[in-house]
Amino acid sequence: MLAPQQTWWKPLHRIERSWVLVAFVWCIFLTIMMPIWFFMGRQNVPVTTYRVDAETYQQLVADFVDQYQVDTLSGVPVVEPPPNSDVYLQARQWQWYPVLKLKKGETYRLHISSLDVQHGFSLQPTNLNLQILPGYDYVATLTPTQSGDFALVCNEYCGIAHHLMVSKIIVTE
Ligand SMILES: [Cu+2]
Repeated sequence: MLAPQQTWWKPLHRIERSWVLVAFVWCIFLTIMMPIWFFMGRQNVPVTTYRVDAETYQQLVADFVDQYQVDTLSGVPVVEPPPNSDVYLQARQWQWYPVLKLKKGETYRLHISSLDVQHGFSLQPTNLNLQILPGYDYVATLTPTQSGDFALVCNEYCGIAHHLMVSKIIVTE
C-alpha cells in the first residue's frame, strides 16, 4: 500500500490561478450588485408590516366583506372596494378570501395576513410574490396597470390541499 504523499498540494498552475481570480472577482461583483440591485432592479415590493392576531384580522376581513360585497363566486364573496381604500385579503388552509375586484389605474392599500400557517401570495402571470406569515399584516400599495383576471395561487406548501388554494383578482377597466 502506498502512503499518501506528505506534500500533496502543488503550486497552482497559471490557468488555475486565472480561474480562481476570475471566480473571486465575480464574487466581489455579485456582492456589490446585491445592494445596488435592491434599488435599481425595482423587484422588491414595498411592504409595511404590522403585528396582528388571527381573530382581529378575521374580523377586519369580515367587516370589509360586509361593507363591499357585490357577488359570490364558487361560494366565496366577491368584493369591490372603492379606490384609495384599505383592501383585506385573508389566507388560510386552503382558501384565499374574499375574491377582490379592483379598478385599473386606481390605487389600493392591500392588506394580507394568514390565519394559520405560512402561505405564499403569488399573482399570475405577473411576477408578484409575497410571503404571508400568521401574526403579521402585510400592507402593499397596489395600482393595477392591466385589466383582466389574475390567477392567485399559494406558492408555499401549506398542507394536504395546498394545490387547491387558488383564487383570482379581477381587474376591471
Ligand atoms: Cu397556502
